[in-house]
Amino acid sequence: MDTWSLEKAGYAPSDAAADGNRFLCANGYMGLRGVPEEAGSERFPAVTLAGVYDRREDRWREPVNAPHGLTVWVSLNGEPMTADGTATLRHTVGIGYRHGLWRRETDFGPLLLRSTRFASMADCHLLADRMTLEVREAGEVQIRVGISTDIWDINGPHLSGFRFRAGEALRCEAETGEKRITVAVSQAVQADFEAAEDIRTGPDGLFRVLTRSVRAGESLTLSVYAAVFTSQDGPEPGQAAEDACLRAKAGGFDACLRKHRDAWEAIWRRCEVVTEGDDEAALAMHASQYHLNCVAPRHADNMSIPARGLSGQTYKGAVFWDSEMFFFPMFVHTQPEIARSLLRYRIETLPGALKKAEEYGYRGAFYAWESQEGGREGCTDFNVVDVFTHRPVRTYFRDKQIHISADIAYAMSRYYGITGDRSLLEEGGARVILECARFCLSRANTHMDSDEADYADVIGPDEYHERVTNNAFTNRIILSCLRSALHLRDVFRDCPERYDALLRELRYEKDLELIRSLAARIRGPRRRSGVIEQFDGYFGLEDCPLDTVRGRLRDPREYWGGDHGVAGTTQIIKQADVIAMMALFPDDFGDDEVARNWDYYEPRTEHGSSLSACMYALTACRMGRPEKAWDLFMKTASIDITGGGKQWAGEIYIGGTHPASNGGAWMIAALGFAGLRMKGGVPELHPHLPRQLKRLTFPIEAGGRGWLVEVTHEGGRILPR
Ligand code: IFM
Repeated sequence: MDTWSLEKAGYAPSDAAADGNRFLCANGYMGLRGVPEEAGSERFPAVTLAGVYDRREDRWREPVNAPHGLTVWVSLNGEPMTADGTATLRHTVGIGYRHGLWRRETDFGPLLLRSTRFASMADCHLLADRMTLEVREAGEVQIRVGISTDIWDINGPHLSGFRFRAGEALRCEAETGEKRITVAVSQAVQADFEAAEDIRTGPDGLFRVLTRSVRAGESLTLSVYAAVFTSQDGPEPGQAAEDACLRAKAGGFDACLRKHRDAWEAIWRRCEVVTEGDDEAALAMHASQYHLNCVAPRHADNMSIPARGLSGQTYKGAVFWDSEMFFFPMFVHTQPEIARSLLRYRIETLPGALKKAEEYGYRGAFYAWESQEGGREGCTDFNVVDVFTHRPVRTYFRDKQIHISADIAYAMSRYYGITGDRSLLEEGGARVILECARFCLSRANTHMDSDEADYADVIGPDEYHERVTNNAFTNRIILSCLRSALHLRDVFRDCPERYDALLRELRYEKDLELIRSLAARIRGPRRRSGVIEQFDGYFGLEDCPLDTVRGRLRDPREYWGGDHGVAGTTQIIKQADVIAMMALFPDDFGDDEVARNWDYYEPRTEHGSSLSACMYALTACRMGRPEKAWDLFMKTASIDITGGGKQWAGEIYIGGTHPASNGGAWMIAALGFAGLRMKGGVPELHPHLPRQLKRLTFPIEAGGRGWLVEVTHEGGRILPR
């Protein structure tokens, strides 16, 4: 079995959304959905740009999709050759995970079409496609190759004022509505055949039409180069795009491909998890690592990753806590500069978080639940649309999911703990921790008749229960945030003047005392027979099986949470919550306690979020139940192969790739199966290898040193690299 590629035969219109995700090519700057070259907007083609957002009228802000520079339509004797057309005898599409190579082969009888394309890892602005036509029946071939503006938009169109120019390269420029950001796409082609050429401009874009008579047995090859720039990249995006694409053309497809492959090889050398013993697992692991690596911001040092990567506009292209909790671990252990970029994004968006806290009447930093550029809150008050009434439902994610600030502080101090590199804290990370702790301080409730402080009216990771009090996860991660703030003095003990200056600048001296006192008083978890209550009153909710609650749905797309959701009055939860806390703070809990809570909560968990299974798998490893972890690992790792995960929240499409699961797969393999823990920049292992695997190896690096971790059923070894 080839564990490095995924292939699928056939193409039905209903596959289009899932295939676009499954066969995605991306390079951190942009994501090219895996639909065929000829797909029109009804098949969801998109080149989604990282960090470029727009709002149209009163609709949700979302990332902008660029015009599609790798669009190619072929016809033979007037018959259009489209993968989902009637002339198709056979169609396969695939993605090679090792080098992010998308390929297709479509047999139309008189013509066989093959192509390979990629989003260059060596030049983040470049897309390239090489298409070969094997002609079996003589006649006239027409190839329309150009820049299509007929692209998928959820809340668009976002671009207007199109300007087209045709020379050796085609050029298309347009502006976004809200901020007038110019998006420029250029395209050049290289054909190994002579053809009559015509330029056509229409409402759907700018095209070069190549027409030629063909003989049976002839083979035609066309290389297409497209480059994308925006005015966020520099002053002349149109020229920059044209230059980049002509440069690529001059170098040739093979040279571009070679550089692209080399860049991917360099990535795999730093992070490849090798699993031996189960080919399905190896394939799933490769898929996961491919999907997470291909959306990492390698072209910038201050960007994060949206919850659905670069697979489209779902979840508004926003950055969630997924970044710190699920993407960060793989990167911090293997490619720390990317982990750094995720956190620098939070440092640079601190002003937005300070502003949000102020708007809500708090001090400190309250980060956006769905963060867009500059830390702008993308989450709306009505984040779900009811399937019955078609009315927006008031949700409280942005107002009440306060754990986001503490999650960020957690990752910020983990970065230092794992890498031993203090520079990030010096360059604003310490300030973030202090401002997050200040927010936690101002958001706490204290009572005249009790020493305990608590957090009321919050939402924990389990979003089905809104506006609860003392969510165990929230209280614990806040405690960690407070402790991180207090610990900073030790971190800067060799240069106390630096730390003191920061406290003075933030007028923090008094807060520090209050934080110390709050950390001692914050309400800890409440237990019943060793099971931690997820929030005050949770045990009083209806305790019924998951299937009973599922059986109450009247529509499969119905939202389970909110005021009228089927889960809200029951103990059924959306995703790991208490168990997520146990996974993040393993030293707080004994093995028996973890097991008791796992056995209680797992059957009550819908796993309605792709973030859930990973946390259960990690804790299952720790409990010495790797066989339980195995199924959850496979579910997590294969999500972007199976196209699993929820597609709808009410009437809102939430499909796409799942970088949190991709990161979760690495976490289960490295932190769960190998039991990797970094102590003061030094790795140690506590292996729990499931019987399905014979051997597991992966590289890690910290503080400028590199190791290879190897785990077998005989034990684990850490070898210097
Ligand atoms: O961040 C998650 C959240 O925990 C559950 N809903 C989806 C979000 C994005 O993945």
